[in-house]
Amino acid sequence: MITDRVKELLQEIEGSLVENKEQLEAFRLKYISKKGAVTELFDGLKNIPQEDRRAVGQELNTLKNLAQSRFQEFSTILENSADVNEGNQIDLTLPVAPNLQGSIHPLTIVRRRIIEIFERMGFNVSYGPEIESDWYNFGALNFADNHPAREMQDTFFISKSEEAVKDDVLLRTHTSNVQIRLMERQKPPIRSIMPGRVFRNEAISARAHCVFHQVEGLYVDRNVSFRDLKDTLYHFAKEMFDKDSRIRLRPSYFPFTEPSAEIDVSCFICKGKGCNICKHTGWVEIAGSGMVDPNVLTNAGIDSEEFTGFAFGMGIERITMLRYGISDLRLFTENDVRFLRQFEGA
Ligand code: 2NM
Repeated sequence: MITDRVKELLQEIEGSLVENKEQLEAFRLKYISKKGAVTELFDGLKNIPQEDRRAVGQELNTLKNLAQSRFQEFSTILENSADVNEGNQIDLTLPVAPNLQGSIHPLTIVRRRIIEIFERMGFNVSYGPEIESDWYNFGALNFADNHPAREMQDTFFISKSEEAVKDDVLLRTHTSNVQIRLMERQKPPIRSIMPGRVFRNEAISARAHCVFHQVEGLYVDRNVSFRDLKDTLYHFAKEMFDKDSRIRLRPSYFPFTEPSAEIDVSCFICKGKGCNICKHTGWVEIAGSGMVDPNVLTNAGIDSEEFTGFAFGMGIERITMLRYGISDLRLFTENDVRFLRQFEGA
């Protein structure tokens, strides 16, 4: 008996429609007020035999929850269309309802800033494919056939064969593929930066992710020197971090550059006094760089007797974490509004 009535009410509530305030109030009175159908059924619970009471009580709770959530839904819908419902007229003199706007993601803010700084120095912006062949991601960049980056543990392969290394398909591990493609189709002078997503087969942690963002840069012309590299990145550091920033270059190694250098910037948090960010060294690493290896120029069809070039690469996540003091990489992809809202107006 009572369960039939519950079923009936469930269907009725499911199918009910509320189009104005009066109907909303009628809905409330009929189902959820003190004298409503649901309350009435709950009152009848005492007449149910003890052994059935628990099961029936659960059904009633389901019914009550449905009635209440439908009521909430209708109220919200009506509230949002309140202006229209007043005599079916729109009051065009009303102030605009506050618009809950999203904010720009910190990685986007920093990418745009990096692009702006380099554009002012005469660099343009180039893009290229995220799915790439082994040749453009590794081969042309002077990686040896047995280089460890080519292992499955480090790189996401889409297809990998035993011999034909050149045609293997993979997710690019850096944006250098764009630089090769650019050199192939444009003769120097080339002054370009390449922002984009890159992929590495890493376990996700506070400091690593399998998808992250890079900006690489390339300058190829006659007489491009190591000094040009240093000046360019010095200017970048001052614009990006602090006008009093200094940089230092540490010798390093990359397959695609010779010589190669890691770029550090003087710690803009503690001004070199020593803090957690710089691990009490006064310096933080911001980029890798070097003079483009002549083999790489040749691979891309540029005469390495006539032209020289410098290149650099930096992680956008890393720069963003330094700039805003963010300690966990995972915050960038969790989309927690409490995190994102902190960058409103930045
Ligand atoms: C880096 C560090 C140093 C680089 C070199 C080239 C190319 F294509 F010109 F050879 N592209 N990117 C480069 C050099 C990237 O990232 C840490």
